[in-house]
Amino acid sequence: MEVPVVRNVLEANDRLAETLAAAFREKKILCLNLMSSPGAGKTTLLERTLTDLKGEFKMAVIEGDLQTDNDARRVAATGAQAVQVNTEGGCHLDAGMVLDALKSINLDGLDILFVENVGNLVCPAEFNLGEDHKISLLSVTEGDDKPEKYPLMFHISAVMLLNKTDLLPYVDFDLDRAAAHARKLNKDIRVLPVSCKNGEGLDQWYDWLRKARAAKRG
Ligand SMILES: Nc1nc2c(ncn2[C@@H]2O[C@H](COP(=O)(O)OP(=O)(O)O)[C@@H](O)[C@H]2O)c(=O)[nH]1
Ligand SMILES: [Mg+2]
Repeated sequence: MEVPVVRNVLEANDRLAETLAAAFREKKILCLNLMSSPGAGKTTLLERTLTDLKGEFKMAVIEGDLQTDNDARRVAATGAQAVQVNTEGGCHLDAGMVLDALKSINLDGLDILFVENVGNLVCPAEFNLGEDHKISLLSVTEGDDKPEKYPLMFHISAVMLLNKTDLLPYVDFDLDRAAAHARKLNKDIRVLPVSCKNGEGLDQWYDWLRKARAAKRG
């Protein structure tokens, strides 16, 4: 009995995700779904990206968290439009929540919509949000075996950002090992080591964003 119920939930979500994807296609908005464990650095990455590319793109953010509007406030401080979704205990965002949040965002002329998912390496990977790409972050303090242990998220991500490389001298994290595990799951995954603290590697992330944006514009 339980399996069909789960499938129904995912099918209903996929229908709403298709509505979202159609809206993003029509308006040529690049939508990116950021996923990681709590604290890997999603909001910090957004703060830097929104600041550094402010002159190039019009960007907005939907922030997902169980509680508080802390992250929406942090990204709004860069000048970008930001909406907070509180899941009140829910461990992921679903397409219905994103559809609701979109009502509070002015989509006209928007280039990129970032969705920061709830911090969790499991459930966010199951729920499509009509995004163009899923992006996963793994920080070097979490261990290089995480792609192996939580395969779905890395299997379906276009990019894996390996964040907090400024801390590499203090932890046993093998960048090549993490990259090799991720590539075993997804041979096309782009692996980008970055530090959102000192900015190292972010240029490559920005180049990837520019290419993805250009591809969406057509
Ligand atoms: N050392 C270091 N700390 C970072 C880096 N990126 C983020 N942090 C810190 O990690 C903590 C969690 O970051 P946050 O962006 O809130 O993570 P989120 O939960 O994934 O949104 C904060 O204290 C950040 O300052 C980084 O590249 N290096
Ligand atoms: Mg955050």
